[in-house]
Amino acid sequence: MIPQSLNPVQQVDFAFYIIFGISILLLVGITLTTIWFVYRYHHTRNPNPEDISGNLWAEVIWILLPTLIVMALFYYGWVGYKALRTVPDNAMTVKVTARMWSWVFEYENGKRSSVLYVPKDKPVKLIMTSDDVIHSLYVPAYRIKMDTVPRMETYAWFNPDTLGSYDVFCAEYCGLKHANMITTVEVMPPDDFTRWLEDKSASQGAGRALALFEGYGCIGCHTTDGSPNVGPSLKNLYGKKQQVTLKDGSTREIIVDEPYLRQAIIEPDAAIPEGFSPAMMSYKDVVNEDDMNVMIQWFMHGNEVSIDAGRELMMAEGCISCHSTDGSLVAGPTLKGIWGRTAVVMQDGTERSVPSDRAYLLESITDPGKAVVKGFDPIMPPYMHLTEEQLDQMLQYMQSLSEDK
Ligand code: HEC
Ligand code: HEC
Ligand SMILES: [Cu+2]
Repeated sequence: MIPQSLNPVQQVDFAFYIIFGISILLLVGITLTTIWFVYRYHHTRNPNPEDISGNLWAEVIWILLPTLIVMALFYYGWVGYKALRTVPDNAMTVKVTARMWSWVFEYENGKRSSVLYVPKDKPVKLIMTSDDVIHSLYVPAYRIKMDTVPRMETYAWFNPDTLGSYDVFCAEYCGLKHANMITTVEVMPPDDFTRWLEDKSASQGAGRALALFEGYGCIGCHTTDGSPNVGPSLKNLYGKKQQVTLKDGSTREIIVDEPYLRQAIIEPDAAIPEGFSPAMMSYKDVVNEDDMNVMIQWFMHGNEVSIDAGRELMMAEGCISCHSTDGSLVAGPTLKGIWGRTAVVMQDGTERSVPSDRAYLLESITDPGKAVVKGFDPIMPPYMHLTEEQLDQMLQYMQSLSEDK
């Protein structure tokens, strides 16, 4: 029987260990019996073969035993499955949309995020769908693996009972950047979560545009730092001259202006920039007019504004007293070229090389003790009070320190 007190994670593990245990017993039992038979019925010991025409007990055992085993496996599988499918009444709902190649999590108040933030000890129900092909949400720590299917809703739930950061993968091969479809579940203290959920500071200006690019999954294919990905970088597009292929197959040179950008988002196949293939889906009826305007504003002059704000903020917060911006060493590593380099860090006592990307940099600021850059002392204080917009501005400034050098 299965102990009632087990949570779904433990029930899945319980079913696994039962199956594993039975497999070990059978492996050992069959191997030993085979060896015994080889010895016992060797022809030197039994020169004259003997016909056996049936043995009632042997037949009863080999029918009953496998039947019982299969029924036990079914029982444990079924109980574990029921636990995975029965969502507690007090669960919080999060809508999950999978797209090539990112995850979007949408909360009941409309807030969106590309990382799944959840409060500790509050069951979470994920209602999932996909905008394009089949993906599969895989959270090993919570034993969840559920396909997301276009035009259909699937669900899963889990109870985040331990603070921390847990991997999320796509477990269904979905194209070129399938392997990039990774994010995390961040289990936070309930107060921090509420503060994060209510924090609307990112809903203005450049921070809002970047949050939208994340929320709509644009950053699955585009970067905002100038480097091309599946699609061209969104940075400094405005005013750029580029060669495009029109629907009729003809090519021409255009200058990226507002109508072009709107069209690129609503009808991406109308003009394909040189060197790229038509992999972007239409965001018509997906991006509303407000969000579209925020994005267009960012395209037109978002970048510079937030770089300046980021520079001032980092002076005001004292970052610049420990970090140089010109390559020289102060108390901490220089910020020159920081975006996109490889950071060698000590984490949980082991040395690791990690890409210095958005997620790494955010963590370096809010939780610097987690991965400490090799060769430096862990003296940087955690900066917990910064808003998302302020963090975005700092990141924009750091990006600007890593260009053309
Ligand atoms: C599945 C990958 C993918 C996603 C997701 C995606 N794009 Fe694209 N995007 C592309 C590709 C590929 C191109 C180039 C080919 C084309 O125009 O269709 C492109 C082109 C563009 C262009 C024109 C760039 C130029 O140089 O002309 C803009 C602007 C753009 N995307 C904005 C967005 C925005 C905003 C979002 C989110 C709302 C988004 N994209 C989501 C793949 C993607
Ligand atoms: C008291 C000095 C000090 C202050 C103030 C400080 N830092 Fe740091 N910072 C360090 C040290 C030392 C390290 C390297 C050790 C570590 O990773 O914790 C570091 C690491 C970093 C890293 C990772 C660097 C790399 O090469 O991977 C980033 C990013 C960073 N700090 C940003 C900031 C920002 C942004 C601020 C201001 C909000 C700030 N720091 C304030 C000392 C400081
Ligand atoms: Cu996928």
